Amino acid sequence: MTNRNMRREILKGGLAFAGLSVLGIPEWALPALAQGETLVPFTDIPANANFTPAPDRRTFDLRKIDGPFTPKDQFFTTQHYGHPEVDPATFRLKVTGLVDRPKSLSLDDLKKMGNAELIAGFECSGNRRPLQGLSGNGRWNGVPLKTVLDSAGVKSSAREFVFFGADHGEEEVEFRTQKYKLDQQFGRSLNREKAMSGDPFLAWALNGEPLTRHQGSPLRLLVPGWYGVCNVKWLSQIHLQEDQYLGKYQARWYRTVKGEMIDGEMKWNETAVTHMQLKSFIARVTRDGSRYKVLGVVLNDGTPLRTVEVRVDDGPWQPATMDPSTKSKYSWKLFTYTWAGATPGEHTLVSRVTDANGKVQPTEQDLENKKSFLEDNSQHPRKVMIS
Ligand SMILES: Nc1nc2c(c(=O)[nH]1)N[C@H]1C(S)=C(S)[C@@H](COP(=O)(O)O)O[C@H]1N2
Ligand SMILES: [Mo]
Repeated sequence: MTNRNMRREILKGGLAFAGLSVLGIPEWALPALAQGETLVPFTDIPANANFTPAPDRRTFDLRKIDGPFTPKDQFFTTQHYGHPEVDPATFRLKVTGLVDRPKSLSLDDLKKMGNAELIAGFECSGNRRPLQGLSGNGRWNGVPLKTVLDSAGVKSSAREFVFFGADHGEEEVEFRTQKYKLDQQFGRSLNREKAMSGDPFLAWALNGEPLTRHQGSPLRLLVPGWYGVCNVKWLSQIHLQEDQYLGKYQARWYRTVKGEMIDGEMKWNETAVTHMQLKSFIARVTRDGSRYKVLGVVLNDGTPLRTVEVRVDDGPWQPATMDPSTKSKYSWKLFTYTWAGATPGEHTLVSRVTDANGKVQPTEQDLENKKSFLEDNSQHPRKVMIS
């Protein structure tokens, strides 16, 4: 991509940058960058990269990262049935099924249960190269799910906790040779252990402001450390049951088909999309005089990290530095790496993260037996041109 195209891509994202050149600041110097620092264009992002592929979809342009939290008007957004409009004034969260006291809770009822804060980042399980922009990090306000469940009294027979959004659509449900057309709500489930663990969270605010319609206003579930699909937006009902929930977006649409060698035999495993796989990627490269700086992102399920490293071309892996402002458990983690001695020409930069258990982010090669595209946490080599 030429510098000019890059400039255009960046400008498309916000009018706020438009007037900068008038002030004598190059317009491609993002507010997030230090004075004198400029973006080095990636040559692996197509010049026509589209960050808003549909009116109801938005991809975050990672080159705009300007702090630990993703601004709410830039937070990525995606969903299956469009955006229902739920009036916060008449909204009720129903808690039904295997509880001692079924509930119908207004937003005020929920707010009376507390106002906790959760810092959590997540990515869509379909997030992948070249843009990696179905990812973001937020400071959320709300109440732990467990507080609400405790107030309803969870019966000992409740094993499966189903979370329904207010959004729905007609789905073709297949059973053997039969096909039914049924209106279904978006639904996801958690088992009892996870639901009652104290981690899942019911959020009504992002970065200090009420959720927008895109983000699931007025209330959404967050399962910190898990992929985006688990974070049910426009949450309208929590239903506790004994039997496993096998709705489309739980059991069929969001699963990973992967071959694994077990005891010398290939097993083709199909698993549900749950916790985030250990991943890092480079978000941008900038130049300040003759110094080059790499900024990147780590996402995982909250397991402590050991190292993040960056490699330039065929050189050795070099340690990167973690940003201390993103060290809380479920935050995405930002890292920087100072690239010394960059020479003119095209270069390949790649990052990899290792967690405290010694698990290393896989290469694309390592994932060759993963058939479905979800949960792509492979190392992502990126190309830049140094002039
Ligand atoms: N009710 C509802 N919640 C949903 C979805 C949906 O289609 N309906 N999509 C899920 C998916 S696949 C993702 S990646 C995240 C996206 O959340 P965001 O739009 O706030 O980024 O919402 C999840 N929650
Ligand atoms: Mo997703």
